[in-house]
Amino acid sequence: MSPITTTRHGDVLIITSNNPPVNALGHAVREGIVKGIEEADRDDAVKAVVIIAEGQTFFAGADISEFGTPKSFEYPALPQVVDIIENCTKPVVAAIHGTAFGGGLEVALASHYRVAVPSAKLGVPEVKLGLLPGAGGTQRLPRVAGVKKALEMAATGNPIGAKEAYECGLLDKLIEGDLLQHAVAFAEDVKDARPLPRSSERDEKLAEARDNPALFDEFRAANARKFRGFDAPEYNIRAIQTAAEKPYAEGVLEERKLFLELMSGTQARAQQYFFFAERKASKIDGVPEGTRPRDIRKVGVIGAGTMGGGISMNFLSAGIPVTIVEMQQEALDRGTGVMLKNYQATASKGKMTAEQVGQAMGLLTPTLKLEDLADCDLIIEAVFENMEVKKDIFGKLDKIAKPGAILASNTSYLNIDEIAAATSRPQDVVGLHFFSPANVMKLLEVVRGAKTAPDVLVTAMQLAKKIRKVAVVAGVCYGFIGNRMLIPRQVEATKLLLEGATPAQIDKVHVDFGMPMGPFQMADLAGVDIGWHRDPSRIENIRDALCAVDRWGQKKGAGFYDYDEKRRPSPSPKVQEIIEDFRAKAGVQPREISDQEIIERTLYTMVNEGALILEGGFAQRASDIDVVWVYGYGWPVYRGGPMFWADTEGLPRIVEGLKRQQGRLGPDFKLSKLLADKAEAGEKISKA
Ligand code: 3H9
Repeated sequence: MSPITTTRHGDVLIITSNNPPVNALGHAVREGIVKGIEEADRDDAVKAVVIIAEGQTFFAGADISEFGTPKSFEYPALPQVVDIIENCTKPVVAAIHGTAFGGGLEVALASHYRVAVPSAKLGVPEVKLGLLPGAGGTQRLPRVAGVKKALEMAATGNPIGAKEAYECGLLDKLIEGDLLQHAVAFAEDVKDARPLPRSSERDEKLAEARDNPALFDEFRAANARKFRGFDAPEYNIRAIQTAAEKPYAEGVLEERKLFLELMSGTQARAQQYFFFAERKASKIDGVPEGTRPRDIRKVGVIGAGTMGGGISMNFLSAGIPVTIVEMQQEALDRGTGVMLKNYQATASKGKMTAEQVGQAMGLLTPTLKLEDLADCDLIIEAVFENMEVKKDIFGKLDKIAKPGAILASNTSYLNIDEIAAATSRPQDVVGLHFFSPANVMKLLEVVRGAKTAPDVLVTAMQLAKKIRKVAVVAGVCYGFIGNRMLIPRQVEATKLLLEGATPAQIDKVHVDFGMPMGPFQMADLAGVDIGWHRDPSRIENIRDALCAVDRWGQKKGAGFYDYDEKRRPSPSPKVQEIIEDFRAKAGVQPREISDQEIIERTLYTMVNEGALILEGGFAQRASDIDVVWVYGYGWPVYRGGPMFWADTEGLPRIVEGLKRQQGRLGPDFKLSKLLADKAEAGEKISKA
């Protein structure tokens, strides 16, 4: 049965799409729309057309799962569909609710009129899939909404709300009340309007670019940092620039060419892979169908430090009350003070109102008594990393928490099963590993203990969505997924310093690769002193030596780099001296280190660790590892994540590189059998 039906309301033909979940414009939908338009053209009794969708949203875009298959090119392809709509001899009204995204907005742009409910969102997020709006969107959007608005929307991919869309001319009317009824009335009103307003023929809004051609370069310069490494933003800009410089017919040809170039590239493949990876991450293996989540109405957080405070903010912002516990009044006051300051900073950027700050902080109950957590449905422990301390807290919680409460630890490395064993209810214990700053970073590792109950996992995944995190399930192993893979990278980066590389050289390789920062820049930001034994006389490695002379990173104005008062780094002669000192003591002769060797020793080793994690069953699927690295550590999404990248690099090349470095990697290095087998078999690891 076709997902498209047509019905009549007087002389208005209503084309309705019903293609759950998001009315993606797959082949059957496109075919149905075209048939509907043909019906309107054919039938003299039809005076106007309304295109509308059922379910949660208007068309959310082309069907991404069709990309790379012949279906996406099969007649009618989306660029043909939009032309057929615009060429309809009767006025076509797009009636929008939910999201008109990508191809969905292109359908709306090709319609002669657009109306929407106030809650609708309109956008062209193709850039996030490594693409551009390739069904006339780059040519029609600037003509309808203006060049600057089109640039902003297309190159960032961020949607705008209906009100803003109305203000910039993208919508003709905002509809309060029943969308279909009002859209039909609107269609009745415009049924005799001629000539029909065709977006492709408009050009009054292109004047802003014709009068000021420099605006494109200004836009590029203003966003250079954000777009670094990505191909698609520049392609979007070029396509919109073409709209301003050339007639529509030439513009769409150029758009097509640019679209196909992007589509055949690795970045688009990586970003589309990642789109599905992110959605797959929330699916948990081995959980019985229909498992219901537990009700979480109140959360307890133990520890008001940086982590505890950040974690609490997530729930407060989502309207969930939090009781936060500290041992000393002073620490409690400091912690809640920092939370308030963070909220106020957000408000000063216009991202929150003062009232919302008040509402969020009003949901917080600070206390010094663990007993006050008795009525919490979820309690998250966020104290420092020490097994004995954590066991003690969980033992106490076991006596305080109400039956059925979920007991979570924010540990980044420690064994959840051991922590769970300190309670009489290990089935209620789970790891919730937030990433710092916890109120900002999108990743949440949900650590599944041997006895964690399925409904606890389901609750954690659902809650993550509520607080706008992307959750990934990890098994119990040292460092779980993310930090476990960080270890070989850090170890090798530090060894490379001894062997002759500089912090700046290693960091540059990582930044050029697309990471937001390299290992030493990251250490300086996080604090070189994290996990340091605090004994300045005990110097066993370069980090100990830095800590001993107060080089704890950015917070002290010195770490692996020197920092000026504006926190700009420069290479440090002192650090070079320390490195050389160690070299001399270790009897290491420095040598020239190539960038390729840095890649092999710090990135190939991460891939290998990821494969070992998969082999051990500590991640459910390779794509989950990629989600961890993109959202937890800023791995460039245009490289898909470490496992996807490994496939693009070629597994045989990775294995060969690791074998070449084996001597330097040391006796503890273990090549993953899974990785070696996949390389041998010519298979892809990102599909594992
Ligand atoms: C495009 O339009 C190209 C054209 O310009 C040119 C062509 C020539 N296709 O996100 P959710 C699935 S490119 C196929 O969890 P939400 C999704 O995988 C497209 N499937 O829901 C998931 O499946 P499952 C431009 C899609 O409520 C389910 O729907 N458009 C598509 O949190 C629910 O998704 C975009 O990039 C799709 N287009 O958010 C929009 N979209 O249940 C992409 C979703 O099996 N989509 N699915 O895991 C979104 O941004 C969000 O899905 C949306 C809903 C906001 C719509």
